[in-house]
Amino acid sequence: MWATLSTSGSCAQQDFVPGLDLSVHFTATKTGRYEIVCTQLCGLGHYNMKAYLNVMAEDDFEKWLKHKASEL
Ligand SMILES: [Cu+2]
Repeated sequence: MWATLSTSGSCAQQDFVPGLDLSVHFTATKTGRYEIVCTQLCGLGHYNMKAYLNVMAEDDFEKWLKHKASEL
């Protein structure tokens, strides 16, 4: 099964294969919450293949990171 994930609001797109670790690198220029969807009919679970990308200012990210670290 192959899946192609794409973020709304950017031109970042990457093919993925189950079991293979891949990274996507791009520079976000606007903060916000962006939906990540699969743009290729990849199988039975295709309808449920979405996630969200949160782009934060650096100081907000540091606060978020400290908060997450305190939860461990
Ligand atoms: Cu899919």
